[in-house]
Amino acid sequence: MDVNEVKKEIMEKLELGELNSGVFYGEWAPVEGRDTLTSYSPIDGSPIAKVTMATKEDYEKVIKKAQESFEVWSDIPAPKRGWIVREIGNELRKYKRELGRLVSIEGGKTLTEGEGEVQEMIDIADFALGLSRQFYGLTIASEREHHRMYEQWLPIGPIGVITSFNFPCAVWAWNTMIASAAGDTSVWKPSSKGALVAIATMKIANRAVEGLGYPPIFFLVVGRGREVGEWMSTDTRLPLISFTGSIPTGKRIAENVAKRLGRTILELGGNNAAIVTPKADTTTALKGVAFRALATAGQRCTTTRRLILHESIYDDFLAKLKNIYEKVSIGNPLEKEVLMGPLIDEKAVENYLNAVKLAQEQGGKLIYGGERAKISGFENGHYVKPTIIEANPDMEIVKTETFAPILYVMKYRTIEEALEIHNNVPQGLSSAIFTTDLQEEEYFLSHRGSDCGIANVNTSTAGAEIGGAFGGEKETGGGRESGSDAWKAYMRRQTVTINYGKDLPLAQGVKFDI
Ligand code: UN1
Repeated sequence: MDVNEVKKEIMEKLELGELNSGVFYGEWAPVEGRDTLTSYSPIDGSPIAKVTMATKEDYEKVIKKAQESFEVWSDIPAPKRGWIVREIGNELRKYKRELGRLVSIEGGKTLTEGEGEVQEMIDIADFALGLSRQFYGLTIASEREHHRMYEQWLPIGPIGVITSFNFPCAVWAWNTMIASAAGDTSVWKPSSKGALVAIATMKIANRAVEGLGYPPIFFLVVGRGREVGEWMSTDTRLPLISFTGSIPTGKRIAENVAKRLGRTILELGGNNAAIVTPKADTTTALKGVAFRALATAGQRCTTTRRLILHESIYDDFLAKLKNIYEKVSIGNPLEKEVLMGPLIDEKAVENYLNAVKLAQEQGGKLIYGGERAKISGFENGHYVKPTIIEANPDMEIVKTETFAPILYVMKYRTIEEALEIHNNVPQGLSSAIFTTDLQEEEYFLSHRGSDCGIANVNTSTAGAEIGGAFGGEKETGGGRESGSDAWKAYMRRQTVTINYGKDLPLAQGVKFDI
């Protein structure tokens, strides 16, 4: 299958043309008079279609409409909103194949990963439906006579969601399916490298909502990252900005939002490690490490970037891993047998090559890969070889997230040392240990263990389920999205005190008699 073939099959079904409006403010903004960007497929470098970018006037219209729509939407009882979100999930079910394929041709993911991404949206819509009956507040015993205290959770308004190219629609859904059930409307700034997926997703989602007779609740602003990011993060009309992306951009966004005392959910870089101990089941560990270091060509926030091996198994495990790397099929991700597709663009290839060079300059030893992969017939695609580098934990490059399939391998002697190495990076998203030893596992899960938001035992750093809270500590930004009680971030908590007595007793025994 080539890109053109897939494109022919899906574009019409997804209501996409050669030129598409990238702005939705209740209707699609006209394409005239606006700058455009071209979406290219990383598979073969071919242009897929063009998308218009928002002007400041467009943006103003988007915000106005998102506010108006919030007035209507937030009045609908939460379980009913949940039921509408379920319909969005159902509509996505109908387009799983087409949207999944678009994710593959625009983002370079394998077919199963592309469809998996749509499934992640469907799952979160189902989750939001259940949640819509469970926005529970606590009842609190009052110290005053004839007083009742409780807390309630209320919608907060239109929220801003800024997403990255690597999960061009699932991360949007993590935020917006929950936020919608919670009563918020949302404004989405997708990555310019995922603009077509964003437009197609918006069409599907809003169609489901409008089909039930409700106003659109999802809005879209495609544009230059820096510009739109600035508009949104400084805009007090967006009480919450959920941002997924790089640490430097996240810091800028956080600063802007903090200046106006708004809220953020930040999901920034990860530098995830897997520890493999002598007690590990080697087959599970090999699969876990290899798949999660290579899936999405190393372009997941959760990709395994560091491998910490016990000295007694080091040579053997590394040899086996190298063997897998040598056999991994790289190429057109639309072909079933391919496990690793391209990087997103040429800049990503340059970053990869640069990281390989720096790693060697800083004392690392190249074990495998480290160069472009030449795929015949796909010379304009952005393919690289999966890479293994023997490193030491103090190398600067090991502490940096490079969005590419580079795995730094390190040696440890004691479990304490393994965790020291593990935690010796500024990021704190995901982590894994492969062991069957209870003590090692419990040490990894103790307060001295993994300092990440996600800690996995005998399964890899990537591939989280939507039911858990997703996010991490340190420079990963501290935000939590998707499952568990992450919904609280999309609502405001109100502590309510009701006096149903005939007096006005004061708390803390304070007297004020008039
Ligand atoms: C991301 O890379 O930003 O856990 C999200 C995973 C996916 C989500 C990754 N479910 O790998």
